[in-house]
Amino acid sequence: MDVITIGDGMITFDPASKGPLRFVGQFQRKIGGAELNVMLGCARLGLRSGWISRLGKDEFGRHIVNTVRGEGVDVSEVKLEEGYATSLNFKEVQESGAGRTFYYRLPSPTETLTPDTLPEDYIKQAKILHVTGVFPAIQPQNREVILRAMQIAKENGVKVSFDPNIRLRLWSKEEARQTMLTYLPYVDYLLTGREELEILFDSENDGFLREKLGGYSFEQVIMKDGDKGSAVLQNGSWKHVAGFPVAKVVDTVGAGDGFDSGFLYGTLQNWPVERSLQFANAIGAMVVQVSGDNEGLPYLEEVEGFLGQRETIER
Ligand code: KDG
Repeated sequence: MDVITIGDGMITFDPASKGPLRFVGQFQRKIGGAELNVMLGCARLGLRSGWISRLGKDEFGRHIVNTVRGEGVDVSEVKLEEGYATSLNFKEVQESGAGRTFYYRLPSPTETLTPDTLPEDYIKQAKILHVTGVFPAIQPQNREVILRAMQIAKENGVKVSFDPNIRLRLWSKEEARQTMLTYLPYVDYLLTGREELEILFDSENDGFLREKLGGYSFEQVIMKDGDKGSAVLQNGSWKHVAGFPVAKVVDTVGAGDGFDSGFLYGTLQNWPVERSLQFANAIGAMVVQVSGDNEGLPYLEEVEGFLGQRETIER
């Protein structure tokens, strides 16, 4: 495997109309999950990607696993658990366009994955383990699972990529900070946003944040900056790589996951980091133009077309 992850998967219900969720009668069924989105993105780029997960043994669990398998992600470490319901995520879109998320994900089938039942051999054979702050936020016992997975990776020369992905609907800033600070010593590639960095180190002072980051042994620290692009920390300062202008932003959810898949792809090609960031920025810009958490994740040739490296023929 090139990249593997550990994460929850969920059915996402997109409302057919705007306004308070309690008045919405029709929804479109889709799938989502931060870590799962990254693996879908990696698979579409041609990477051998694998997903460690636990879903409910129900119709929704079957739908998710079949879809992910169909996208080319290895699901040999996905188990459907009897007695659990697959996680659900209902989205609300207000008249202003702002959105809210309502999760139904407890008790979580992920509680059947413990540090002792982690598939060690599966982790050991991967080139990169990509994990995020969503899985440990679902329930306290998941925190140890990610820590143990990172330790297995480190002990076996597997690179660790980490996206804090802080979801304040799932845990408090304090819980997120305390947990993630235990993860950082194991991380090779930190893929974060500025707000997440501020939560992580409890400060808005950029100099202080850069100093804190310098205290770890990261191989790359990447900061995602929305439509402005992204930056890499080099010799104590941020080096920015510009983003791509987008005519119409339709849905920003999943853009960060797409960015992560692009960064991981470039890293596995041994590209200079600036090239990986340009590629990842392009994917972020492509994802925001499509509705859905993962529908906009492009195939490799589509990114090349977007970057003008390949002729795009439409008809
Ligand atoms: O990054 C996008 C994900 O957040 C989304 O697909 C599902 O809310 C979600 C989650 O908790 O993973």
